[in-house]
Amino acid sequence: MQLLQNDYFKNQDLGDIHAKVCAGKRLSFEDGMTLFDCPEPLAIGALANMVRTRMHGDKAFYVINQHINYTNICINGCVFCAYQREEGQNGAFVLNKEEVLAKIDSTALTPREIHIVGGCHPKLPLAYFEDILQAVKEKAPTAILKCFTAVEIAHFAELEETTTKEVLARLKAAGLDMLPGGGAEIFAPEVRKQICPRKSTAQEWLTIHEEAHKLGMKTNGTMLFGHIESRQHRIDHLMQLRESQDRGGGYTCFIPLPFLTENSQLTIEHPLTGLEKLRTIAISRLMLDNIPHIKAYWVMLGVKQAQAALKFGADDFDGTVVEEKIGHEAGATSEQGMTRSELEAMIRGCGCTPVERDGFFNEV
Ligand code: V47
Ligand code: SF4
Repeated sequence: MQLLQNDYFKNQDLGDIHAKVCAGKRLSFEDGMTLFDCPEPLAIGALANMVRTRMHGDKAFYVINQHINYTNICINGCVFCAYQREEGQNGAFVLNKEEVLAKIDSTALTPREIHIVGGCHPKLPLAYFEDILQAVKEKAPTAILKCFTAVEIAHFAELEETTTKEVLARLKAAGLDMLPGGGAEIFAPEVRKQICPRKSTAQEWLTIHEEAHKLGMKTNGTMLFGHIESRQHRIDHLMQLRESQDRGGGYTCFIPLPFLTENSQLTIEHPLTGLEKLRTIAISRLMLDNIPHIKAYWVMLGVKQAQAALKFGADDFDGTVVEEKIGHEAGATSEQGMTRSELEAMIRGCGCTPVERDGFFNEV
């Protein structure tokens, strides 16, 4: 069997990479490009599935969670973003503390993870966020609070005229457990300059995550792909994240986010194919040898492709979500939320065993 496998990968010119993967050796930038250039995406999926199975067996994780967006007003104006509004624009909103708490009341299941993010609002003070965290922690004491991207943390620090370290420490004291992975986009400056020129730089994003790790917090990482970036940019992004993990060790999960094109100022000549999304997820699994989990985010991928992703290196199906705005403003056709039994059925439907987790990936 092993011999047959070796021949299969050798025939795809993947013999050396297969040997490295079997030996648990780290893949190089060139290996990453070879994986992108290989004409047979199923071979890349098979390699990623080997690693995913070695790490997690046939388990696929899910979480009872809830996403809450506190505002869509944002001063950054990233060209790919369909979610943001200007202050005073039709549809612009800011939730107050009571409205955030009412969102938690609106769902029947007790969340084990609450994901709160928003745009970079020009005025909301840090005290507003501390107040919300304290109130949410009190209302949902068993939930892990995964809130505010590194981009928001940098923005809060600028408004408050303090350091990002101080902002993280204050938010942690108010109940923050973890940072979500958003805002990473693509780290290469030449891409950021075009798609999100006002956003934090890659260096700032990485520094804030490493500061959070030093404070004992876990964080996630993301990559927004399928816009103007090249495959080289994707490998560079994965390698920068891998190096950051080598320095601090606090990344729990990586979420590859395929770009959704509706209501965006960015026009894409060649939108991603399904196989290119799956290949990128598989390569993420293979390159990120030091990040334990890869998320098949069903909201952005769609449920069917998220199921396929569980066989292309991903091991997490995210969760119930309840209400999602960022992807749906950009044309996501998935439901707003899923029930526990729907999540379990989707996972079983692709031959994996559903395992409920908390926000830190502890099995529950
Ligand atoms: O940072 C914005 C992306 C991110 C589009 O950490 C878009 O567990 C696709 O980070 N098409 C926010 N993507 C979502 C995010 C996330 C989601 C789920 C779980 C976690 C986690 C993190 O969404 C943004 C940006 O990269 N995004 N617009 C779009 N049109
Ligand atoms: Fe603002 Fe985030 Fe949208 Fe950029 S992606 S415009 S930072 S809400």
